[in-house]
Amino acid sequence: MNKDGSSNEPKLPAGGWGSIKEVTTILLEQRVPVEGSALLLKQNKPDGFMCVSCAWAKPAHPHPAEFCESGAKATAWEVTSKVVKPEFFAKHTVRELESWDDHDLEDIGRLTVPLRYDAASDRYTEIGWDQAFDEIGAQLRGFDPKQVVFYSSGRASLETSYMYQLLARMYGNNNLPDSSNMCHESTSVALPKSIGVPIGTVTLDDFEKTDCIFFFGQNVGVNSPRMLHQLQEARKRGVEIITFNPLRERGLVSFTNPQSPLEMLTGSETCISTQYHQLKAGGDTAALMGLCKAVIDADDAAMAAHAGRTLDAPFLAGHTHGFEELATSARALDWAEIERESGLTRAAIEGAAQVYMRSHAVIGIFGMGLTQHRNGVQNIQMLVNFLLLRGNIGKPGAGICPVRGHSNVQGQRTVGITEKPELAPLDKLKEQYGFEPPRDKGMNTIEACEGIQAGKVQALISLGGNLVRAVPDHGAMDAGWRALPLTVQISTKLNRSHLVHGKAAYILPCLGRIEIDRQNGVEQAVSMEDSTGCMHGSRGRAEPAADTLLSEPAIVARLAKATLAPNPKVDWDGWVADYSKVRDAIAETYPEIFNHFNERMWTPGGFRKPVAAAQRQWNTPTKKANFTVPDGLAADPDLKEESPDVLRLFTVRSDGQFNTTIYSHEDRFRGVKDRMVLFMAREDMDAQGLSDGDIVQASTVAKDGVERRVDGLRVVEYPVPPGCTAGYYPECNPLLPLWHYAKDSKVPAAKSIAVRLTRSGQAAA
Ligand SMILES: Nc1nc2c(c(=O)[nH]1)N[C@H]1C(S)=C(S)[C@@H](COP(=O)(O)OP(=O)(O)OC[C@H]3O[C@@H](n4cnc5c(=O)[nH]c(N)nc54)[C@H](O)[C@@H]3O)O[C@H]1N2
Ligand SMILES: Nc1nc2c(c(=O)[nH]1)N[C@H]1C(S)=C(S)[C@@H](COP(=O)(O)OP(=O)(O)OC[C@H]3O[C@@H](n4cnc5c(=O)[nH]c(N)nc54)[C@H](O)[C@@H]3O)O[C@H]1N2
Ligand SMILES: [Mo]
Repeated sequence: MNKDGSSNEPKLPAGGWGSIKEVTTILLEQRVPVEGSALLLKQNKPDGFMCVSCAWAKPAHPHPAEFCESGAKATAWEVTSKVVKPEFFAKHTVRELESWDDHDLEDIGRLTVPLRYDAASDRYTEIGWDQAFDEIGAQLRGFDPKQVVFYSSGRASLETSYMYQLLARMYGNNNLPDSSNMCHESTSVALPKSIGVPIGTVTLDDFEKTDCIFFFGQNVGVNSPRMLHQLQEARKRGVEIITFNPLRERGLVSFTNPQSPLEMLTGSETCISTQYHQLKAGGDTAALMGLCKAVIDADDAAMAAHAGRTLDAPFLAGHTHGFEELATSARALDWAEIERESGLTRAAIEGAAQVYMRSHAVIGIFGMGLTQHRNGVQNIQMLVNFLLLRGNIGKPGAGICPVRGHSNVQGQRTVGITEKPELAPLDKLKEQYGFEPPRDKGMNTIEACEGIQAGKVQALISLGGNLVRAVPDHGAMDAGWRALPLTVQISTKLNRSHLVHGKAAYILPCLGRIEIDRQNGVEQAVSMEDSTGCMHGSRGRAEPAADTLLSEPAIVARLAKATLAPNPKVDWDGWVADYSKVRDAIAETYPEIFNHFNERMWTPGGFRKPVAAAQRQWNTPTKKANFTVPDGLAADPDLKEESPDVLRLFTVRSDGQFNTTIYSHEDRFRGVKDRMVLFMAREDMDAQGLSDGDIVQASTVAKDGVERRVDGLRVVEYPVPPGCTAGYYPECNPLLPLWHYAKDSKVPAAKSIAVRLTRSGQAAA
């Protein structure tokens, strides 16, 4: 609230005319030709390409235009007619480019030719493909295989990812960190322990059958807007949607479907959340324990009164383990502690529990608000606990729904991108390809960063992504990146990871998924897995940005051929000539999931991989769904915030970005025009003597002796729970210590960083 009682929060619904304007603007800015905009009609269609933005499910019967504002931006960004020629790099030294911001770096357009860093001139210069692979291969052959890291960002197809993991393993390591190590790894650790599968249990069908949705820490209007269609339809059926989020996110408040002419003309909007609980960042375990307590207490009361049970007793008895321990712990909890840690009142939590108790089929949805905490794994196990109380897993209309990030991040895991050897079918790979796969644990993203900082890692190969900018301790890590003997970036656009590079550095430009991928004149298709475990084929539809680009499978194959001793059982060239042969190989490695892959990949709506928990088969050691008792309710058990001026910073995304890709500096939904801001509560501003527009420096409160600061942040008064402040990722990443990660999953705790503010300038005009 402002002093006059108004709020800085904009009131516009997600979607609506603003959405159309944004799409038109980016199509124009990226100089996408008219045929390019028609491409959008092929997006997420069974015969088209799968969007390169988020991983949300693609329906069997898509809307005429099955894309959203975010997806349209991602498409425009990839099929832009802006291209970078080698002359660009002749004009600009790397040192100079380092002063450019993230938006401007990518905005120069698509990379077109392979580049090698030349230290003498501090420039990238063009190099032929053959020479690039020869040189990289020669260097890789000289390194200790255990000290080479094969990172991937979750966009690459199933085909590319499968080839990439094989390359790493044949080379000699399981060093296959990927973006999910910073994202949903907490989910991949929590769910197997609780319900015996690493992925969500719901499908789009469940959205049609549910009568209640609990929504934790996911910003649907920005990060997976196509899900708004399911939410809007559910709301129209009277489904209750109960949201827990420290910010009142527009998409979770209301939505106008830009693809419904009637709604657009009448300006009607659907109210999305029926209850909105602005809990403290990191307050979810506490809120969920409160919810569980309310349900268990109600059941105790019902039993005492010989009334109908609140809990699903037959389900608890037949399908679960550990309920009594959880119940004992919940009964013993003090509401005052729950209120303090969650920032919510008992009445609010009990109000939400009331709806849960009268609902028959409940879906629990979550995103980074749960995973990116010290207690990220526990947060998810708490959501499972809550769902299990009334049998809300493995029945129609109910289940758990992690909303994955990158468009194929879940699929990469399915085809072997993992640093955990026990999760890869190593015996099968051995039999199929006749080599001895390494059995030792590989490095995940945090461990790779630690190895880079310690000067142990010798080479970093990146299949997409922008690690330098995405990881914690941005800045403090720089010396480590620069000391790496070799960095190889397979990329579409220029980013900071190309500028903060190793001693020898190569950029290998690749085709994007929207582009037509021709091998020997024949158009190829690829495939991916969505958030609900469904596999989809994808055909590029746009002419490539340049005829000098190679496809990702071709680049991986050529890296492999240049590095590995020939193996008659791996026909890299044959695979590149015909991607259906890669799919045959995948089907051979994973017959249960991918049998008849080539025939099934065009199934409308995708074909689903088996998800045992959805059938109430529990592949856990107890053969039951497991309740977990939380260690405690505190957001960060190791970091006691001793003084009231310490704020809990959580980093978020805007509608103008895709991760480190900044399309525009404006955040239309939160009403700010630049990204160097901190959203603060009036109470905290008053307590610290700050006014809207003041410029502050944030520094991390940590006892490791390292100074972490971000200067030049503008204070924006905003409805945030007191004690918490929100800032943007990646701008705030210098504040996030590398060691501040989720226990068990090592996902950086980007949603709870203890910071202190000091004033660094005059109030802005
Ligand atoms: N347009 C667009 N789409 C994207 C992306 C993008 O950058 N742009 N990124 C993609 C990727 S890789 C990912 S992982 C997903 C990320 O999608 P989300 O999971 O939505 O990620 P964030 O934007 O980081 O933040 C999530 C929400 O959590 C809330 N939150 C923060 N802390 C807490 C907390 O402690 N508790 C609760 N309950 N809520 C909290 C924030 O207010 C925010 O609304 O989106 C994917 N899709
Ligand atoms: N503080 C904070 N830090 C975070 C997060 C947070 O919420 N807060 N979120 C974390 C999360 S969830 C994630 S997933 C990571 C994201 O980490 P990454 O996945 O590593 O980063 P991106 O920004 O998605 O990568 C963008 C780059 O990918 C390249 N690219 C784009 N398309 C393609 C393609 O088709 N092929 C290839 N080869 N390259 C392509 C382009 O060169 C572009 O510059 O960041 C994490 N970091
Ligand atoms: Mo992510």
